[in-house]
Amino acid sequence: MRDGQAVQLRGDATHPVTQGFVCGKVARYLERQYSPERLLHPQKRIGAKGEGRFARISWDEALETIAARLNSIRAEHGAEAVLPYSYAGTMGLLNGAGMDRRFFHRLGASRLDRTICSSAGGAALESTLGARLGTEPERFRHARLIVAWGANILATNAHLWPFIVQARRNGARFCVIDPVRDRTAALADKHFFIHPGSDAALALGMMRVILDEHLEDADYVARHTTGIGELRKKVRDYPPERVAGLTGIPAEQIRALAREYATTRPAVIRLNYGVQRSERGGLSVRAISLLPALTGAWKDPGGGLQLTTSGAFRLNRAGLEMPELDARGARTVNMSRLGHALTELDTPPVKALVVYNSNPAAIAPHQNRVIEGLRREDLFTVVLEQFQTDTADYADILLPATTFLEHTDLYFAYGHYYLQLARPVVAAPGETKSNVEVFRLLARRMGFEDPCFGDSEDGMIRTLLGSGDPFLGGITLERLEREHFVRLNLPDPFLPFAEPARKIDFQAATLDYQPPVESRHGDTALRALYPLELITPKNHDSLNSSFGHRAEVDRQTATLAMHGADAAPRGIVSGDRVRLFNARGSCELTAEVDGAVPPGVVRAASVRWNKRAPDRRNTNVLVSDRLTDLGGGPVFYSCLIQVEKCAQ
Ligand SMILES: Nc1nc2c(c(=O)[nH]1)N[C@H]1C(S)=C(S)[C@@H](COP(=O)(O)OP(=O)(O)OC[C@H]3O[C@@H](n4cnc5c(=O)[nH]c(N)nc54)[C@H](O)[C@@H]3O)O[C@H]1N2
Ligand SMILES: Nc1nc2c(c(=O)[nH]1)N[C@H]1C(S)=C(S)[C@@H](COP(=O)(O)OP(=O)(O)OC[C@H]3O[C@@H](n4cnc5c(=O)[nH]c(N)nc54)[C@H](O)[C@@H]3O)O[C@H]1N2
Ligand SMILES: [Mo]
Repeated sequence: MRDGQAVQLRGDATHPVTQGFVCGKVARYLERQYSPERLLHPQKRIGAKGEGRFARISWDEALETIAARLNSIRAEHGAEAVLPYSYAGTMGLLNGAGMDRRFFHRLGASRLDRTICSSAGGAALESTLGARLGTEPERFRHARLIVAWGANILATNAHLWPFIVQARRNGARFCVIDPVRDRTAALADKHFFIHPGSDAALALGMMRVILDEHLEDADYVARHTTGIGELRKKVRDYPPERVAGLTGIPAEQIRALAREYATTRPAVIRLNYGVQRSERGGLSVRAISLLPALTGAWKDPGGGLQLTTSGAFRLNRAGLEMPELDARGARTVNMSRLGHALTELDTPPVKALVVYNSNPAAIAPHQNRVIEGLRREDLFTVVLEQFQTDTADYADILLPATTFLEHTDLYFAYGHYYLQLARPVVAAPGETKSNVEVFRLLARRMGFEDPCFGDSEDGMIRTLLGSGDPFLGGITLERLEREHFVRLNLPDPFLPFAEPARKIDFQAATLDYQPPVESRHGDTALRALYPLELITPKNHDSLNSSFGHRAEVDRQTATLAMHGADAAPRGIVSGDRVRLFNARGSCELTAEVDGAVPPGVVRAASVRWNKRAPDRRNTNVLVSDRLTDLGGGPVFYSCLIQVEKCAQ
């Protein structure tokens, strides 16, 4: 800090996971913090919806307008006509799921099913393992085999990388299973280009080889699993030769991978959420998460699997969110089908949308539908934002939000086991306010007198820590204040499934793989029109649509990687402007013909700010609002399209 300004942002060298470095996107956070584009005052819309013309108003006018509209909507249509929309702007519990939840429960607003990121994978883990737990990142250094399965570690989980480097120095092998060759895959000992959405078939094929060759851990299987008999029968349907056709990975390589996986100890799988963004995402995660149960890899420090660690943060969420304030139990709306909710939902229709920590105009599937909804003149939209996003352009009332450097919050994680407290280090600029404060003020305007709306941030943190769960034993606000980050009260090493609390059931009867409808082996009529599989994974230098205001990020997210075999017949060379389209819509990008993707697959990093594109749409215009097989998640990576060269 210098003269009240932050001048440098670094990682904490004493943190066992981050070890003093910050990822590329957060390394530039101060640019964002002090950007001239920060929203600093409440505003109301004066132009057409989406046009982005606003006039400054006072907080008093803003709150009064919102309270009056919410009250009249509630009176006319019922409180369920109000829909909150929030997700990943912050991982802070108070600003992400605190006063806001209390406010909407007390109002009786529709509840939001927050499925946009991880619900298929989460539901799959619950069904196989019974908990959202996994291998500690610090243990990866002990592994002898590391498999990155739909996990672009260098881009999305940079803090795991040093442990992998360490393991490899000690002789570990590193394999990647990914339809795209990005930075992580380029550094692998072996990269398997898998057909999108076919991971369950590969996992079942590997199980077949492991069982055929008696490479399973008979002791672990006998003591900690059920259903091995049915599994043996089921995997007969997945001989490597058949799996090769489904996945694009030659049968001999499937056999070799299965043998290496089953005979190397410790062996760990870094599964990330990439695999579960397909129509078969739930099944994929279920099948993959059974592999370490078959080989007993859970027993070894440095073995096992990590999709997430979030289940260890057994905080008193109910005390924070207070669902009991909504005694009637309002309906639930799936956030992955926002377009549907805004254009088709009835009894009651959505009349007010309150968006915070999210940019649905850019990040949600079936974008034309979403925008059709946001355009509705009779929809009252409130947006709490730091930047003038595409969603902000549709706001009736736009409220300026603080950043994580400006407000108190408690942070959980999904890639490690440390709970973290952050206090503001910078004064809130202009008239910005935290989400907690905005919902506190709104509650008062609405006349909600429940004492919970007077709770302080510290009081809410104490509530969260007071669940009584042994994982939180000894963790107090005072201790967090002193230490900033605290490892959950877990055994060391923490081997979550070495002795699982309940038996892992293979549930083989339901392990049936069908290719996604939108895939090369899916609907043939659709594929005749739209022959390319589009994948829109994360961008290195941004965080979903956050940082999308930066020109460099815009360039990175405006590129379509294609294989020469797909580019040549379309007359496309690197640098050409191309149009991507299917029945749902179209958008334009710049082609790059390189070695990143195999034939039949195209890739554009996400998520671009639509308004920076000439046609004001990004690739989510192409994505359907079908839901995953489990958990009601979006299917971002099951998307068939056609590509043509634009008139240059
Ligand atoms: N730099 C950066 N880091 C981020 C984010 C970001 O936007 N940018 N976002 C954060 C968030 S919200 C999340 S949820 C995590 C997500 O972290 P990840 O899950 O690692 O990210 P994704 O890019 O969604 O997917 C990872 C990989 O899965 C591959 N993939 C796609 N489809 C399939 C498939 O069918 N099978 C297989 N095997 N692989 C497939 C993609 O090509 C990609 O390389 O990252 C977090 N970290
Ligand atoms: N095509 C495609 N689409 C995707 C994905 C993909 O891989 N491909 N990934 C999906 C995934 S995994 C996720 S998690 C979602 C993420 O989608 P979102 O949850 O919408 O996340 P962001 O796009 O980062 O937008 C978050 C917004 O919150 C704002 N914000 C940050 N902190 C605060 C705060 O404290 N208060 C307020 N009021 N606002 C704040 C930021 O300025 C930013 O504009 O996107 C999904 N969409
Ligand atoms: Mo996410």
